[in-house]
Amino acid sequence: MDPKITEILKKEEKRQKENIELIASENYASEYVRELQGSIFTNKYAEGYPGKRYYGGCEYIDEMENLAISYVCKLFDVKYANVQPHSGSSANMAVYRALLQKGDKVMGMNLSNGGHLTHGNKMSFSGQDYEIVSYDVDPVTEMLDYEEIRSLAIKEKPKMIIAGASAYSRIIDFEKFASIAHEVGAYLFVDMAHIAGLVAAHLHPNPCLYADVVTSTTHKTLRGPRGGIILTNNEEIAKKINKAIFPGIQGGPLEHVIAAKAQCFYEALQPEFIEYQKQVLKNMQALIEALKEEEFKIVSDGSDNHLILVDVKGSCGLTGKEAEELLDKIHITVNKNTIPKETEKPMVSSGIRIGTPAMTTRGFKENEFKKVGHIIATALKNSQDEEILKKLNQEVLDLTSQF
Ligand code: DSN
Repeated sequence: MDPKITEILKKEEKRQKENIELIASENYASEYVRELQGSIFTNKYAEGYPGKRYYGGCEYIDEMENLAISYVCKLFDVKYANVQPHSGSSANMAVYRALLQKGDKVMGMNLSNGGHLTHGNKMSFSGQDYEIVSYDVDPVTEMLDYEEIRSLAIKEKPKMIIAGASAYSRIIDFEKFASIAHEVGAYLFVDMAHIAGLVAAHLHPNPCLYADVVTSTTHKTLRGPRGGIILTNNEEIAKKINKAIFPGIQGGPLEHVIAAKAQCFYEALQPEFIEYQKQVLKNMQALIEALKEEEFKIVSDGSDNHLILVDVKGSCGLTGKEAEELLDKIHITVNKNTIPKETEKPMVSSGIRIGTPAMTTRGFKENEFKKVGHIIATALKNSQDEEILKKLNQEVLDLTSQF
């Protein structure tokens, strides 16, 4: 192996071991998932779908892709699945392409209130190719206001409503979203990327019961390889989705990633996965308790899932960017994040987003997450005190060396 590549790999391995990883969308995939992702399935071209490929030699590729499909359908109690999307964004693009014409009106959650780029932001294809109406969270409760969303839908009559978020810490009522969408004759499209692991463990309502189409990534709370999936119970939509993915926007599927997805779904079907997700939620509550003891402000005053947004500007005067950089120095990894009623630019922002999935995989329980909450608060309150920061850095390294 190229020594330069080896050196970079070793450095990243060290970083992943030493740091407290709190990015809400990250996780540590199992050795089996990683081995499959690097396996011989990478050598094979397989344009098309099982039983209908453009290349010979696909008999085992078909077997693997069919297995992935059957596992994911069982996991989310759904009839049809496409496991080929290279990413969550590709999965979302395929949904737009399958159900809409360019210029159609779409309603999605504002990025600065917790939505995703592909839910209609001007910088993404979604905001450029479609007419977008955005909904926000309620300015007081900082939670979704379904009556407000319904009024907007009735006024705007979108062809598709998107539910789902990258930075929203509360249960999303998909049944309500479906009744709003269907009242105005719109498709309901749910992007459950962040919460898919919780849904699989029955700790969050399952959008597949209500939505016309559901997408997810497989690498966040689901703890699999980096990639996407699309699910539906509607045969006509399933056919359109398949065409939109291939040949619409993708060529050869990443069959090595699909093999790793099959393993990820298999792992998520085991009872231990439910225990893991329960611990993710308990750990989040322990972290919140510690941050509240330190008088930190948490958006919507809490969380029902695996993440929180902390208003660092309102709590200790630092911007999200400053907080992220400071915590990086003591081996804690978070990301800056906009918060409701944001006054800073996205690259600066007033908040940080914190998630418990990755460190729960490492084995952290409530006691460790309480310590993490106090370490974060102490660091942010003493951002200029090198002595305190040095001591906190050592505490972090001592903690991660045990897991
Ligand atoms: N980048 C992902 C996240 O961090 O939530 C969303 O795609």
